[in-house]
Amino acid sequence: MSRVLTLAAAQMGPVGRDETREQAVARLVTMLKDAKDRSADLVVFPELALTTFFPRWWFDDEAELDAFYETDMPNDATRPLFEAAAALQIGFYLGYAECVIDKGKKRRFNTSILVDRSGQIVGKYHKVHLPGHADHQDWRPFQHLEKRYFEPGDLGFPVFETQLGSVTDARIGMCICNDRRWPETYRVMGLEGAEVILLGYNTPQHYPQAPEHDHLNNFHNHLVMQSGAYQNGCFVVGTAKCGMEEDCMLIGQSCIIAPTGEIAAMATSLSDEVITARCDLDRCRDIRDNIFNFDQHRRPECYGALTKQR
Ligand code: ING
Repeated sequence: MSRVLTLAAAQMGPVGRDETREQAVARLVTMLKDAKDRSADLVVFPELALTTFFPRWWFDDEAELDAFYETDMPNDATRPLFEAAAALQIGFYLGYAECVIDKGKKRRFNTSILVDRSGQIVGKYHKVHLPGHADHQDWRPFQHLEKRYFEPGDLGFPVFETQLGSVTDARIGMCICNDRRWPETYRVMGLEGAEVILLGYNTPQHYPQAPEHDHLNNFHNHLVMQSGAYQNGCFVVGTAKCGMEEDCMLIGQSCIIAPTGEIAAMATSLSDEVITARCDLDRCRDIRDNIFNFDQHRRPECYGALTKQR
């Protein structure tokens, strides 16, 4: 029985600070339908897909900050997306800012969910690697305050087995943006047998701490995802929110990467754009049974250096 899925990345252009949830969701529904027209079984939306990338600003007022978070999912604004997905029998990954009350305390996470083809949430992930800083830094042209606005993820890097398309046992992992730069992210999910890793990103073209690397940001973006895919024998779907968003240029080049590390599809705009690729999940074995056969070739007992704190 073939285990072929059509995967889609639904890249978003800028989301303005004054754009409503309803307006953002309408764009997502339009792309979901476009993906379905191309026989997609799963659509990957970006990180923080419902709002502008608000960590670029300092907020003192808690109510103003709270307005960027979802306290329930689905909710009135996002339900049309869940309903469209269930009607079209298509799964999706959605990134958003989550604020939950835990033992009477507000907890804030940079979150992604995996929704199956019946519109049910079957997996949740909280971003582990939060880049940037927690204090206001005057020298920066824009802030990057994820360390102020989110807690580090508390769910690890789970892999979910779910039905997508005609594949009843697809093993799907998730991460978010900066997570994709860290080899541990892919390896933990690779060790859990992930066949597809889904991720969204909001990546500024300009990296204030090292502007001399700005011209390399698109290269680094693909380098880390291609390496992660190849070294763990899995597909990777990376979906950007991109373009000039509130005076900050975000990189695009959303892509779908094969277990060989090859780019199977790539976006070529800085706007809302759907790309798709037919992905035979059994091709993961081409890598996992050979060059990166963990049982045969990997020697964790010899990696003493890894256990030392540097
Ligand atoms: N953004 C960026 C990312 O990791 C960044 C932060 C930008 C790191 C440029 C390095 C270079 O893609 C988020 N949201 O993690």
